[in-house]
Amino acid sequence: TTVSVIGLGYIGLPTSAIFAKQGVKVIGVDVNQKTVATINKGEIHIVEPGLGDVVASAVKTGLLRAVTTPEPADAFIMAVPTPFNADKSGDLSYIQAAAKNLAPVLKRGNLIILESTSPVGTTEQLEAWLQAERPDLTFPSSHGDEADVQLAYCPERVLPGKVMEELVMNDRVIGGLSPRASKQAADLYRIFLKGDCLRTNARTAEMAKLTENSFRDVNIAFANELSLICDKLDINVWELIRLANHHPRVNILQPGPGVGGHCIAVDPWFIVSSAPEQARLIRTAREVNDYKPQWVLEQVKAKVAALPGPAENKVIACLGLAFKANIDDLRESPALAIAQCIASEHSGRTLVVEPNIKSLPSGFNGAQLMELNTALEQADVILLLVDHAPFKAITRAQLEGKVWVDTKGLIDG
Ligand code: SAJ
Repeated sequence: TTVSVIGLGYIGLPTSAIFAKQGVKVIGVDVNQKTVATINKGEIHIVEPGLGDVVASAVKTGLLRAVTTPEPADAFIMAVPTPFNADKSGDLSYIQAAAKNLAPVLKRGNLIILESTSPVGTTEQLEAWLQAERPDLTFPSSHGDEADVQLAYCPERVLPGKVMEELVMNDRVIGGLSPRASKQAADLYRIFLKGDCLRTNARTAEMAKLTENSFRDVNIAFANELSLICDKLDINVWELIRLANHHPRVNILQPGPGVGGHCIAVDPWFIVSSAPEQARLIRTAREVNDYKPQWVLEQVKAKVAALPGPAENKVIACLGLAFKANIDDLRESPALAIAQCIASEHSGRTLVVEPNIKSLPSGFNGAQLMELNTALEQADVILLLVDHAPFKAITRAQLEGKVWVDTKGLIDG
């Protein structure tokens, strides 16, 4: 069997490497020439623990090879980005472009699996694009199990930072456009999968992925809303959640500065744009979480204003930029957005502590990246944005004479 993985990013590259590790011949396809060159050198262009070694040995043994144009294979796995449009609907242009490039090399007996997080109906849309390019082949919507080419949707659900482990261990939902497509896809994943293959249809599988991330978003929104309510009513939200979670059927998540990353803050919108009238709670949860950074900024402004003396003499230290604890990923990070806003709006000095990066990204307007203890000494106002391990060790004694805003409950919790 030869597997071709289209899109060599955070999901496609680990998937390619894991197939190759099992002895499968893998052709990785990416439109980015630089990415392809890097991989063919046995190197990687993304940060993910454990990935580098597996890619290096897969390239060395010749089992993994990267190219910019699709070549014939037995099975194709598509893992290209699905960002959203200005109106929050899913942008399927990467899938459409990949389909157009793939169509010429398709042949009878091929299996195509879509892994990109996608609005409901995308796998059927992909099939329609392929059918238009290849009228000589038959597809499952019209020919079911007898079709020349089979298609399935199978979402990835791995947690960034634990991809190499979760890729093998997590159960997988497999939604074929025909029963045969589901079976073929399950047989393919079983080459490396230790978790179960759960078979369903494509629309249910598409919705399952969106549902999982919306579930988390709604639950985080509940915690974030509680943090606003508790602030107004003068209650410690961290203590409140701890107490409520003693109830055997209550399990509240943690408030924070907002929701970041490229999945949970995006995927719920695919549900909302497909069913705007019905998806009221899911939409509101998104709005609650998106509002949180602004609320944090208002808290900081109020703290600065309450201090004696002009604001330009006050030093604010922002602790953490990443979208969650103990990673270097700043994409869609509410902590990053908050710190950049402070750097541009605050008239005094802004200090930034982010132990996982070596220099500040653009948009920081003169703010200084520095080491934790120096920042704690120099700052008047301390803003805790991420629960990185070193920040958990901060003691109240180190904050003597300072004011702080604690979005993660590191001091107040
Ligand atoms: N967060 C909170 N409070 C919490 C938990 C998380 O504020 O109690 C925040 C985090 O700080 C972060 C954001 O939510 O900003 C998302 O972090 P996360 O750890 O919940 O999730 P991601 O984005 O790293 O990965 C998610 C996972 N989905 C679920 O847990 C349902 C992962 O399994 C998916 O594969 C991934 O999205 C994806 O690619 O869709």
